[in-house]
Amino acid sequence: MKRLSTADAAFEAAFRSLLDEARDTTARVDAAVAGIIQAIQAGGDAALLDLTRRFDRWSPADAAALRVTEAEIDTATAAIPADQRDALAAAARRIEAFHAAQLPRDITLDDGAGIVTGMRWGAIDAVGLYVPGGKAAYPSSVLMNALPARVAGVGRIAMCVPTPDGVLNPLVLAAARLAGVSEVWRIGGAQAVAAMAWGTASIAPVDRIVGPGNAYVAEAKRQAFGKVGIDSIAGPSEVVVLADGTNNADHVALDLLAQAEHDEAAQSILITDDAAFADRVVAAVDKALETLPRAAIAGASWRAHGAVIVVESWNQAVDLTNRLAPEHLQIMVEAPRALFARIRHAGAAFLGRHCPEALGDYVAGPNHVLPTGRTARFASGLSVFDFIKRTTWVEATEAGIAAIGPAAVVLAQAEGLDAHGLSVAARLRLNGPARLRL
Ligand code: HSO
Ligand code: ZN
Repeated sequence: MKRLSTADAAFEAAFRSLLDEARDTTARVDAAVAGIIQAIQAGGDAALLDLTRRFDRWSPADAAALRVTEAEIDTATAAIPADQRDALAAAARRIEAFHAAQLPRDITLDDGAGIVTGMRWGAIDAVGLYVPGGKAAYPSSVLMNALPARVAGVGRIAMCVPTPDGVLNPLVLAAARLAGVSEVWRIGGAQAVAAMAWGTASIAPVDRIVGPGNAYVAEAKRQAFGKVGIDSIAGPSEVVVLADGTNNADHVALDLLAQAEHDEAAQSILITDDAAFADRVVAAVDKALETLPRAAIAGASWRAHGAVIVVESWNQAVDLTNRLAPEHLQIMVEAPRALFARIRHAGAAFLGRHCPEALGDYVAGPNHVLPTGRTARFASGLSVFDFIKRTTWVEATEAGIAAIGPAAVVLAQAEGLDAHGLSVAARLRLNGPARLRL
């Protein structure tokens, strides 16, 4: 853990090295992934079966065995403890309501002189959702990825989840059903992404692929981009907590550890104007690490990437936060909205002393798929906008083309594109053809 103070002469250099710290150490796997994609393109289902047998330690009899049946989802869902089922349903309701509120309106603009222009939103036809199988198999992420797609009006949501040794996570299946996933496939890795992007005899191709995954999955998405759309490639997660000295140090310590327990490469940063409070939080983190089940991961993250920054003013805190552009930002001060109004770059903000990020991870409503690694400078979290696209339109009457057509003819001539100019001029009563020197 690094301890920084804006009062130190060396602060700027220390802060810059914090900003530049490389946390994403994923290996380069581009050649291996290109090979897997080629194998799926050439071999389809047979290649998919072969790769699954090789990497997932189970042996599907045929391609049909790759699909999780409705009966299997029934059985899995029935076996889930009632409190988990209820909590998942409550989360789904809130996430769905928040995303439904995002749906934008079409626009129509009538110039009153014969030209009407507009922009119409429409849903993507088919979306592929990748769900990791290992330590990051989060049912909450199934809801966060699939519900915005469903709310957007996506007709088909195909989900791929690896099942090492053939084992399925029942809560992931229940979340998929709740969120309206249309198909669940027990395949993972780059081969799952390739199958969804290019299709096989069994799996129809999709138009956009979303969801987190390991280095192979991330690279496969990168290579599939263009053939399909993709969401952003997620890096290790981070949180910045802005907290004044009146906060409960134990609460803040747990907020920092909630982020740290995700991943050794996660980053938790406390920014406070009270040095004594900073000491109390650091002590509380150490204490909590003595009993936290995931202390190995959380402790490694805290030691390697954690930071405590003591500032002399909240102006400095705002400035540093904007430079960090964190994925998650907690604002635990007396008037959090006033401070939040000055934050320009953060994936998601959590305001007040009673608003740990974990509320947003699960049940608040906004999405937990957020821009990491300072990409909040230019990117946003997942939303219904990731599953809809726009078509613009123009309608012209005879009076309308008469009004704006001549300018188009002039520009077409200037660009040397005679057919362009003629297509307009031919409809004008003016001496268009003559002007085009026909
Ligand atoms: N904080 C994670 C999401 C998550 N947390 C899932 C718990 N489960 C990335 O925003
Ligand atoms: Zn989390």
